[in-house]
Amino acid sequence: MTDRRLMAAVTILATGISAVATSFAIYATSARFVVSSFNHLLLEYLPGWFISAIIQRFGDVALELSLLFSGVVLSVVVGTIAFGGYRVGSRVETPAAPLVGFLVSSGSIAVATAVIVGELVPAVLPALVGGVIVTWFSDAVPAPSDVDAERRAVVTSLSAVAAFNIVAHALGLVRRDQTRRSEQELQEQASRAEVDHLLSTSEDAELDADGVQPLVSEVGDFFTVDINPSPPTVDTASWSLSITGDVEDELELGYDDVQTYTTRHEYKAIRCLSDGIESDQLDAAVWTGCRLGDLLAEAEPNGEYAMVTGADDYYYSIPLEQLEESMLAYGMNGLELPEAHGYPVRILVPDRWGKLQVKWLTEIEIIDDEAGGYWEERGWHGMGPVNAVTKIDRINRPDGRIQLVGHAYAGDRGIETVELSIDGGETWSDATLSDPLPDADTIRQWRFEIDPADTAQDQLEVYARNIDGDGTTQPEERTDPFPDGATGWVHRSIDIS
Ligand SMILES: Nc1nc2c(c(=O)[nH]1)N[C@H]1C(S)=C(S)[C@@H](COP(=O)(O)O)O[C@H]1N2
Ligand SMILES: [Mo]
Repeated sequence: MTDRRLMAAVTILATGISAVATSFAIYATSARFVVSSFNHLLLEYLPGWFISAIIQRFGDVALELSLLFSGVVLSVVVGTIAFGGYRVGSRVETPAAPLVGFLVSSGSIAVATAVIVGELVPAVLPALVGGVIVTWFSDAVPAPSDVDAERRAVVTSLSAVAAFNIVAHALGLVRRDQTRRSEQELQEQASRAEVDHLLSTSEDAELDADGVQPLVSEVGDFFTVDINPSPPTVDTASWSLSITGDVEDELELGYDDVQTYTTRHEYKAIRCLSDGIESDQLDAAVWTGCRLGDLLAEAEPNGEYAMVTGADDYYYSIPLEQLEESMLAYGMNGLELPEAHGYPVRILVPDRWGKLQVKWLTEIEIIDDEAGGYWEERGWHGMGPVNAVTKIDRINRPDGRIQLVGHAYAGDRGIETVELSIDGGETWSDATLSDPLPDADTIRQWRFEIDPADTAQDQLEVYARNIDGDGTTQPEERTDPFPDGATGWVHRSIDIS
């Protein structure tokens, strides 16, 4: 290469890189950063198969790689435009030729950049910087009479350009970090605000009733069922969730990846299959997470079921359709999911017993057939909808009256009515209910008052039952939790005096 050609190449690169770096320093991650826009255009014109091949081959780094590639290509393009612009402009026969060259080259960079970004303002500074550098290299540097002096001038100029690029780059990186952090903070704030809203909504919906179970249980009061005496300790840094088996694309997601899906917050109760009519293994919370269907869609599953496994090797097979409607939960009542309840993530399957709500989730394997689960191996059934239940939490006696309070649950069908009978089930009256919450798959509180003056009896045989959102009345027959889950109406004999 001749000296002239080498000089042209150096000028083109120095100019292009500096103009692009200026854009990076100012606009970092936004679409006004000319490389972002250029990359976007490039991806639009490249064939889809090519892009997916690259993404499959390089995974997460594909985006960084394509940005780098776009940056290099664009630097050469902008540098060449600037160089050509300068050559044309400075050809005029006037002493102001360098100025004309500067104007034409800056103008060309500005037009090219504005076309790519779709806006003029973000093109101005990169164009000025590019114009200055191309002018400097074309005019000030060459002093053909003295080779040594020319070398020195080139080295000095290149050092200045390098220093400028380092500073511009650092600025861009700082900006990018700031934007990312503020975006994340904004998202976290919005998420917290949404949970706070749900928590206050449920507080407002509560009945005024002493001793009633709250619509959202405190984390410390929420029951736990664990096959081991203590929960497995999971380190989020090494934790991952893999989606394997009969899928088009196996997925392995880290803790941060899981949080990138659209966040949802919902009320949901969990009831253990071993919960009796009189026991206390039914609690509700506000859960934060994402829709499992969003993750599964990326894996493109082919089977009908999924084998879902936790870090403690607890496992359940769940129909894919239900799993898609499930939540992958990583937050509870606005807190990080507590260790006892499945940290870092658990699933929440709508309308199903607690045993399917696998905690400390590590793997989802897509399979073709139903394959039971941990408690099925031990004789339990109950893979279908959770049974309806009505609980009596307390009997209060405010100034001579009798007040019964409790809560009811009927899975995703929701609670429509709670009825009480004080005559052994002959006649029924509606209880007062807490306001409905936006999600059905949770508990509702009820309150019922009896005026002793209204009855001639000394002793009342009280029964409570619910009617779910489908209009089904809770069945009367009392059965034990083993093996299908408890059924029946809760009963109390109450002395009037
Ligand atoms: N990994 C794992 N998940 C699990 C269990 C378990 O022992 N290990 N117990 C299940 C049972 S039987 C119930 S009732 C619910 C209870 O959830 P909780 O402890 O958050 O109330 O978790 C389910 N998920
Ligand atoms: Mo359970």
